[in-house]
Amino acid sequence: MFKRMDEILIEIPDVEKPDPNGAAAIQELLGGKFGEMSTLNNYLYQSFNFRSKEKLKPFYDLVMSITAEELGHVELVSHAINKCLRGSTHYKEPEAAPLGAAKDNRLSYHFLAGAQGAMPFDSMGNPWTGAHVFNSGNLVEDLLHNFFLECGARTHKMKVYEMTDHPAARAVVGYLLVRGGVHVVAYAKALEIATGVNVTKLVPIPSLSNKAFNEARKYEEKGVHTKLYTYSDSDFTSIDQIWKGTHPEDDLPLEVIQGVPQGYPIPEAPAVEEEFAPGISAEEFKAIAERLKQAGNIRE
Ligand code: MN3
Repeated sequence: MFKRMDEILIEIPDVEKPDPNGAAAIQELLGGKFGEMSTLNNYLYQSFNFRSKEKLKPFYDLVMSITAEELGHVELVSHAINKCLRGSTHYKEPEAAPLGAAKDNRLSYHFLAGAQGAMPFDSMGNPWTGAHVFNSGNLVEDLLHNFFLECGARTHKMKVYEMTDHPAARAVVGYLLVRGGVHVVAYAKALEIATGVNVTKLVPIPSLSNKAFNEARKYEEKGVHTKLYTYSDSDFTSIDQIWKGTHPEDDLPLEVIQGVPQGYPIPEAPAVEEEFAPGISAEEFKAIAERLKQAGNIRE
């Protein structure tokens, strides 16, 4: 089971610099074949269907703990999309066509199906599909797939970083490059323990280091690429049998952290009146507050 916190993995820059087509590109990192919804659901189903978990506990613990981190990545990349969409349109009377600019954006679903928010789609508007989940049940095959998935995800992040210079997009993609890089190395090490083959010699794929990206380098300088979290108060401790030794790129010692990383406030999203969201007027807000007060549920 999961526990939820009203926090997010990094502080997302609070800027209003509309980049709706940048938001469309970032959708690939959310609902694309190699996006965060794919990493999340691959590990989620591999963990549900894991066989012989008692005997293979370090591998089971690895997939369980990384699953939880991926849920946080889905959350983070969604907020990057929201920040890029912010300010794309402004309120005017309907006759003045306040959504006029939106018809020329690459992904009209952001403006038509939703109210300028992230959607479980790829960059072309194709809905994410469970067909992106691979779970053969064979431990080595699944680990090999996960290693490939994380390398593919890394390539996509690097390309999206090259597509948009939006500060929120760059902050999130830079951080995810570092954390995805951790998962690449974790699966490589798991494969080495399972097979004896030194898969870490393949890293990094593509060969460009994360340190070539300003927004990734700042996290690596803090050692974010050396830490793997259990995402649990007391479970999944045996990931330390896989996440050990040194990092293949810079030889820094690897460290398992029991629990979750430090969280940051989730950004506030203002009303978008031309999209009827949230569609609650000042008078209605007052009436809601009054009803909550009468029910005794109000917090002063
Ligand atoms: Mn991820």
